[in-house]
Amino acid sequence: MIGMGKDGSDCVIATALLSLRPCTVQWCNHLLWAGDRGVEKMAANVGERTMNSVLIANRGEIAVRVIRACRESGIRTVAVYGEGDEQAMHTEMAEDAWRIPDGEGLPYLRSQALIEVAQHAGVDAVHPGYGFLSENGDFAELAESSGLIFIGPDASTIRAMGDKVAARRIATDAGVGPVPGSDGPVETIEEARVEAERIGYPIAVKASGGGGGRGFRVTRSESELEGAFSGSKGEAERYFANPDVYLERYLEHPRHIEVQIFGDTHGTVIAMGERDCSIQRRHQKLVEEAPSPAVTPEVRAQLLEASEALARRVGYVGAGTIEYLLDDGGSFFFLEMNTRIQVEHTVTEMVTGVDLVKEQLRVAQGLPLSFGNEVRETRGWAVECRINAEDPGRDFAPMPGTITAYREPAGFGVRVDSAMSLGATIHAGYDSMIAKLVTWGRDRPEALARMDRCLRDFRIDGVPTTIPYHVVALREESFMRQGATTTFVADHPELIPAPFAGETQLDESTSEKERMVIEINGRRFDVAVYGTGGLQPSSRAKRKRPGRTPGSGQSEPTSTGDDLLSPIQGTVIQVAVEEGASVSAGDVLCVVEAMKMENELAAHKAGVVSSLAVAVGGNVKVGDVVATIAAE
Ligand code: MV4
Repeated sequence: MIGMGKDGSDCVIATALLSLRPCTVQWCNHLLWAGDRGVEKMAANVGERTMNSVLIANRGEIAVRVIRACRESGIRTVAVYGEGDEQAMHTEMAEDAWRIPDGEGLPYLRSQALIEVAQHAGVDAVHPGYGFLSENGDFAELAESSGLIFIGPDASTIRAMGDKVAARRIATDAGVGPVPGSDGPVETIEEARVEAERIGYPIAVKASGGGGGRGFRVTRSESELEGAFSGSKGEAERYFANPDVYLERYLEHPRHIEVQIFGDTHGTVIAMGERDCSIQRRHQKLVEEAPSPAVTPEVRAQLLEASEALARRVGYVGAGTIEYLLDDGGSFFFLEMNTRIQVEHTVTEMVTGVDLVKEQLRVAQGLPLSFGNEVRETRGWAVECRINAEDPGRDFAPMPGTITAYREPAGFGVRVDSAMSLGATIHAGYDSMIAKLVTWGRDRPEALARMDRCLRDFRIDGVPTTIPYHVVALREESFMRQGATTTFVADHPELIPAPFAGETQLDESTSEKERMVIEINGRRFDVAVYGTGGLQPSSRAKRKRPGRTPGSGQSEPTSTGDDLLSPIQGTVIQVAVEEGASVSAGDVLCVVEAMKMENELAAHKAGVVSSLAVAVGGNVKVGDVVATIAAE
């Protein structure tokens, strides 16, 4: 095994000829790139770094998405997996899969362990996906200093944009106005009062280390400012290494618009068009579309120009997203920049025709962008619905469990990105997304009608899903006409379906409903049978009913005797009792934060807390003892 292109300087064909690895994918890869670059260029590929193999430091649909892009690019894939993911789709699809060694915290967050696996597996590059380590500057730096290509922008860009106060300054310097607000972090409540008066109420208080909804508070008057300020600061201290908070003018009913940008190492930056992500719940996006029904050609030209100016200013390389709030007068304000591939990149792909993950792989190797400004002439309309295992009728609480029936919609203009299948489990402690359902149409009504059809075609049993909400929300009259603003979910309580009452894999007390197909006089009937009374229902195996592992904000811990075990992995953000305290069954003992959700762990029985094994700031793993409760 000679070189394998790791130092980026060896001739690709020479590597291929000398390679003794019995791997057809690599052979194919060399041939592919040889065709792409030309032999002359390969001999002097200064600035290019050969990438024959990639470790995907992620799980779920995005790991699968990256594996697909690598395969089409002739790049060998190495998956990693943590506890419970031994049979996950991404591990089966990759050419190789390695267990992430034991350690602190979530497996997919163990930077050092992941880099060690990458080196052991001999890969050239690491793709972080989204979430987890994707916007961790230290991880990017560690990868690069370990001789690996980090597929994303450099560590300094990630860090600059991760600091939201710094990002506001950079945007301002690039001529892209942020929402009017404080120039830097606001240190004290006195300073906050002065700044808020200057900016004008209502005021949004945000955490500089935040992003998403963390540390986000709204206050409409000075009397509420202190509570919002200290609440935001508390969350900033608990969740982020950075306690800084800043103030912004709170815009009442803006749209959430974001622009996909792409930069290469040759100095080209192109803004690829906008996405409208206004429908959110718990500060997580639920529906995204491209283009935005609220963006006129004039506003679009300004948005794309502003986004390119900002990306050029920081010499941006790779895929990135610039988020804005758009008011109903067509003014837009910089919010933050995300330095990763995003969940909703799919809708941009559908209207531009560009595979953004394959483009990431190109750019990471030092190749120029494969497209030019023509991508701005987007074609048709694309909508994405996030299909999550959660109950819209219970404030969209995640409800992890096992999928007992699964069939994806298909057909013209339909795309499903998922890592789920029949019998797969949505784990508590990870994101509850089952699938991203994306439809394309020549225009918005066609894309929406196709989405409606696909939502109804999608069959998922065993867990509640967001599908019932999507079906009614997308048919809502004002949404159909003009799309939504960020307050859509709150403004339309009538669209929220009743709490899920169907059969879950988790539920012991379900009705004995079984589905059967019968035929009467040559006509086929699909029937539900309640109580089979000795009849043998269809071929479906009797379902197993393992222990309940709900994630409805209230995680029901498992227990063995006196010991209360954690059902999830996460960070302890609150401890509600002390050793020696008397508790009743159901009393909250501590709060564990995992994947942006707070989970209350409650006493499994009454008694005295004889020992407490958790402390604020500490980590717990699945099965760790949280507390021991002895009889009084
Ligand atoms: C805002 C805002 C209005 N004005 N900032 C920031 C984090 C993101 N998850 C929500 N954010 C917002 N920041 C100012 N100055 C509106 C939002 C916002 C939002 C607020 C409430 C409910 C849903 C929302 C969806 C998107 C954006």
